[in-house]
Amino acid sequence: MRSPFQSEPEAFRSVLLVIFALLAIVLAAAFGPTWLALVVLAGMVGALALRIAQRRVGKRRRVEMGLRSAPAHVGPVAERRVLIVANDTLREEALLSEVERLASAPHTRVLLLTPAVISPGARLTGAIDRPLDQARVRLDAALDRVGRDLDVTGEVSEADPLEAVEDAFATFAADEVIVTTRGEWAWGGLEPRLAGLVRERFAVPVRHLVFEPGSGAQEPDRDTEARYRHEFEEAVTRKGRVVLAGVGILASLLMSTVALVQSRERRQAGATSVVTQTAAVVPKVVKVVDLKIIGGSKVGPDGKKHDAFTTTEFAVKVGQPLTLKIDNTDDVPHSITAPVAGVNIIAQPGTHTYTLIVKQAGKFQWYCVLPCDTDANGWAMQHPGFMNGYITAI
Ligand SMILES: [Cu+2]
Repeated sequence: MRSPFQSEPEAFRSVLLVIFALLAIVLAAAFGPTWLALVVLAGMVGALALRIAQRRVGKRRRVEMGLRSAPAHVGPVAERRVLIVANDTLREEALLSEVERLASAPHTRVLLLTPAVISPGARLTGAIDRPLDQARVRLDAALDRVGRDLDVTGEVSEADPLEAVEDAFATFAADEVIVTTRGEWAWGGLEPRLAGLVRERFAVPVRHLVFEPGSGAQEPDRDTEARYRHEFEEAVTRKGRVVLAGVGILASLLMSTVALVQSRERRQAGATSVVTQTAAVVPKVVKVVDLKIIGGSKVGPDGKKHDAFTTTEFAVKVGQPLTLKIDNTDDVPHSITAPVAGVNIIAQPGTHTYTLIVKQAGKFQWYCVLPCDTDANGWAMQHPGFMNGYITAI
C-alpha cells in the first residue's frame, strides 16, 4: 500500500484538516439545519477534490520542468566549495576529521549546514526555539573543535532539510554536497533518505556519509540508499495507518455525537407534537359539510322512494371536529348515530349546525335511530346511502 502522505508534516496537516472539517460538519449538523451540514460537507469534498487536482498538476509540472537545478560555480576557478549537511552526526569525531581533511585542501571552502529537525507539532505551536538552540550548540561545538583557522563556516536553518539545502545554494554555490546521517533514523536526527532526495533534486555531486556512533564514515551503495527510502516509506505508511485509524475513531465519535444530538432534537419535537395533539381536543373548525335530509326522496332498489340524507359518507381526522350544517326538511328529527365511534347527532327540523368528532381511527357505520321510512318498515335505516352510512376517521 502506498501511503496517502508523502511526509510526516503532510500527514500531520492532513489530520488537522480532517479534524477541522469534521468539526465544521458536526457544528453545522448540531446547531444548524440539516441542509447547512450538507452544504459544509459538499464544500469540504469540493476543496479536497481541488487539492488533489492541484497536486496532480503540480507533480506533472515539476516533472516537465525537471527537478534538477544546480547553482553555478562562482568565485575563482580553482576554488572548491563543499556543503556539508549535518545535525546529530556533528558529535562524531569521524565527521569532524573529515571536515578538517576537506577544509585543509588548498582553495577549499566548507559550509556546515545544520537543519534543525523541527517536529510538525513544534512548528504548529511555534515551539521551535529548543530544536534551533540544540542545533546551534552542536554546530558551535563542532566549529570550535575543527578550529577557526580553516575556512569552515556554519549555518543553522529552521527550514525543512531539503529546503535548507536549496536556501544555502542561494549564497553558497556548492561544487559538492555531503549529506551526513545515521544508518537509521532517530528522533531529532536527519533522515537517511535525505541524500537521495538532494541527489534527485539538484545536479550537484552528492555524497552520503553514514556515521554510526564512535565509528568511521561509511558510504552506502545504491541498494542501501534504496533501502533507506523504502524503510522511510514503510515507516510513513505505518504512521499513516495509525493516523487513519485515529481519524476513523474520531470520526465515529463525532458522528455518534451528531446522532445523539439529533435524536434528542427528534424526541423534543415528538414531545411538542403530543402537546399539539392534546391542545387539538379544543374544537377547531377545519371543514364544513352542507347536507339535507329529505323524506321520500331517494329511489331504492325496490323502485320506491325512501327517506334519505343527501350525504352519508363522512371523512374526518381523528380528534378534529367536522362541522355539519344540516337542513332537515322533514317535520320530524333524524339522527346520525354510531355508538362505537361515540357519535350521536340528533338533527332537528330546520337548518342547524352540528359538530362531529371521532376520537379513534377506523371506519364506523352510522344509522338513524329515530323511526323513519315507515312506508318501507324502516328500510332506509338499515341501508347505507339512505338513513345509514359510514364515518371514516384517519
Ligand atoms: Cu330517520
